[in-house]
Amino acid sequence: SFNGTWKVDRNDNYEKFMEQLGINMVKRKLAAHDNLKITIEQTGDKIKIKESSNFRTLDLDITFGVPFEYSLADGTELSGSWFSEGDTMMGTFTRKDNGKVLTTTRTIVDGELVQSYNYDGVDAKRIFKRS
Ligand code: MYR
Repeated sequence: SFNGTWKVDRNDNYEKFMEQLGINMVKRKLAAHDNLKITIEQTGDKIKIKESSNFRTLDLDITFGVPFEYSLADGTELSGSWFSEGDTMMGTFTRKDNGKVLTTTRTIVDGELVQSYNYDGVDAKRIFKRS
């Protein structure tokens, strides 16, 4: 299960991904070391997410398959949903400013939470450990 608190441990190609999103270098450097922590509490098709980082703290109440709004730390607005596919969470989000799609998945691999991202042809990952 995804339930519990996860602390980011390492990134893979995350700077390139942020660059593709149009995030400037100073913000990319800060965001690469944002100390992101995510607490996930899933009950049936409902998920409570607590996000905390150097930038902000945020609480979300989400239902699989139901669209919601989400802003990136730099203010970029997305709208989309999470879906449950077996042991994987699959998210599809659309940027409000340009209509481009950002997809993301969460899956557990060897006790780590691996979140993958794709935007405009660029893939990245952030890998979290239980804390
Ligand atoms: C959640 O489940 O944590 C909330 C919904 C996440 C939506 C998609 C996240 C995309 C994050 C991209 C990071 C951009 C780098 C600044």
